[in-house]
Amino acid sequence: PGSSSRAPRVAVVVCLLKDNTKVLLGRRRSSRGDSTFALPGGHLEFGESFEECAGREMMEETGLAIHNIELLTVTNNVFSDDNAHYVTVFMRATCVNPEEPPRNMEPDKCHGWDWYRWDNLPQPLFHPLQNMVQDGFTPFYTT
Ligand code: 8DG
Ligand code: MG
Ligand code: MG
Repeated sequence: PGSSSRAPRVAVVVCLLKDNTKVLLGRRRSSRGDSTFALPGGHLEFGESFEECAGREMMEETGLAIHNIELLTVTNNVFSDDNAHYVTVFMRATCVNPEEPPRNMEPDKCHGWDWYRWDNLPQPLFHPLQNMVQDGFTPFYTT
């Protein structure tokens, strides 16, 4: 269908912080942003809070339990290549158990998860994330 018959969708993605310097990223297996590095996250379900969605997607995709879930910012993302439009809600959180490694729970959608320093991010980043980095955004706690 044409763009005029479709509505924007809401996505919730999570900057999962480690040592207040690193975030969890996975290389996507998807028609949208294939092979790019992206945050864990997915579609907001009917009736969910942003925090609930963040916790659910994190568990579904990485097996990790998270807490300290907070709103960071929202961006508007039009994917002209595949006629998709997302309002993307960026959350941050920390691991309930910092020693627990991430698991690749959806290997059909992701090549695997790993921790990356924000000052040494892998390339290429998924466009919505790349745009934030270019804008100078950082997800970490400041004192
Ligand atoms: P679901 O069925 O689990 O709800 O969806 P998913 O398979 O996990 O969807 P997704 O593609 O991982 O996330 C939904 C959309 O969110 C994605 O197609 C575009 C948007 N999105 C961004 N930035 C990011 C990001 O950094 N990571 C992820 N995973 N999605 C992002 O705008
Ligand atoms: Mg998902
Ligand atoms: Mg996902």
